[in-house]
Amino acid sequence: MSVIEIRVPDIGDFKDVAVIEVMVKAGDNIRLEQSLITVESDKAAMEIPSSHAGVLKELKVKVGDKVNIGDLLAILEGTGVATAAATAPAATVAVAPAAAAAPAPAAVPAPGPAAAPAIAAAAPALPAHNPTALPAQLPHASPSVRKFARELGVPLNEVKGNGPKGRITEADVQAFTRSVMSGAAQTQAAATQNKSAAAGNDGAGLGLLPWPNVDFAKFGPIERKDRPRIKKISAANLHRNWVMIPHVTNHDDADITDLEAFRVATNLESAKSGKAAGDAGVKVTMLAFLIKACVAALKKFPEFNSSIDGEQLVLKQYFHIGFAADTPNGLMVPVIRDADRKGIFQISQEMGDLAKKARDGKLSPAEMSGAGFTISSLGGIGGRYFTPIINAPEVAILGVCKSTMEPVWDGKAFQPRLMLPLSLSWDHRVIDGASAARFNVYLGQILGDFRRVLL
Ligand code: CAO
Repeated sequence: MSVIEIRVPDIGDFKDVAVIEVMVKAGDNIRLEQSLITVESDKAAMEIPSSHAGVLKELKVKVGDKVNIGDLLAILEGTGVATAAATAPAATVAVAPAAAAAPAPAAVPAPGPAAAPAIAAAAPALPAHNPTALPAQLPHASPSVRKFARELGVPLNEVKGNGPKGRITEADVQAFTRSVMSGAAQTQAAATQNKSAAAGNDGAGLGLLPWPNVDFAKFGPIERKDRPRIKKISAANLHRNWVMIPHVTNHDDADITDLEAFRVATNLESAKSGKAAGDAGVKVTMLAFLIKACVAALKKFPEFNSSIDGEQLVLKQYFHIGFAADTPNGLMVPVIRDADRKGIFQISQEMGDLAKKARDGKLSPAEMSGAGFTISSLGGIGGRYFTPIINAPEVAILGVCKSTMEPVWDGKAFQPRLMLPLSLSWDHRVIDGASAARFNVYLGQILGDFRRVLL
């Protein structure tokens, strides 16, 4: 054992720098390069490491002292092992906002579980706090406290310092972390996110401009209403899907003249035979045929019935088709399971039952989950085309609008044909434009001549 003197190493041009923090005390076992004190000039703060390992016998400085190169800091009883690196200050942090530490990784929200939009909203992903985003003035803290805060992701500029001259200590960082974890406090990033999310606009995490905060009453009378729970849940899901999925929408038309004639005849026949309508006592609408036609197209183009799962694509061998249902409380997406194994009447029957349950608010989570593909039909209402939002984790959705009689050129003359507008939105990470165009063309062929389903 030998007695070792620890002195202030070469700290460049700094003279008479103040000791602002003492990190050790007599009796401590000091590791090689362990920070002993923090000094601060008007330009920078830096930690002075120990050039030797050993037991601290005596500390020669205290907070408030001024030190210079070569001044005696401490006396150690140690092994005498030194390091050249330890003779330099461990870290230097410029007080001016020019220095930045290693950036924290940005949080990328993971795709949510396979839940229907109306049942489970994925918890909105909070943006990762970036402790290196520099405020106009860096908070008063030593490099080791900064490092500690960085490791915990604590925004140091939000921590109240209780050290000398309001300096932030390790204990302050710990207390801040405890209060956030217990819910007693929240970071400014979380507060902004929550406020923005509550307003339905959480662009804060995307680095977007804040949502306009307008006092509408200034411009005229207004009424405020609470948004229904289902609308809020589906809004969160739709927002995530819109932001996370690179959507493209292909529009096309299908000639459903013959299919519509068949559908009308089927319903008439059933009505005449005394039943309310249809073979199963239900009215058959175009949507049931669309579900069957989509099953055929999904069999031909399996990537439309898939989901991204990390590095893999999950290709589903089942054909569960969701359909958007408009309800007084908002949009719901019930699912027809195993549509490939069901006939038009059974699908119509189930659709009617599920749509009623949706409107009555009685759909179970199971009845809204598991879809591999969704159809959103506005055909009973109107419109030409729209851009439906994909229902994650699905990769495509078919939007359908109201069919209209149109003059269609058959090579010799214009013929009146009933045309159904189709809008297919697809996830460009999985599907290419050519496949989407083929999907629509094939769907159009099937709707144009349903016998093709048999081929
Ligand atoms: N073209 C022309 N007429 C159509 C049609 C189409 N594509 N689709 C349906 N129709 C007709 C039906 O034949 C029916 O006519 P009749 O009353 O003369 O028999 C009428 O429109 C009403 O049909 P419907 O809407 O009750 O039945 P459906 O099977 O087509 O749809 C359902 C059922 C539950 C999907 C529908 O009621 C609904 O909620 N649609 C809205 C979906 C929605 O909101 N999508 C948007 C999601 S994004 O916000």
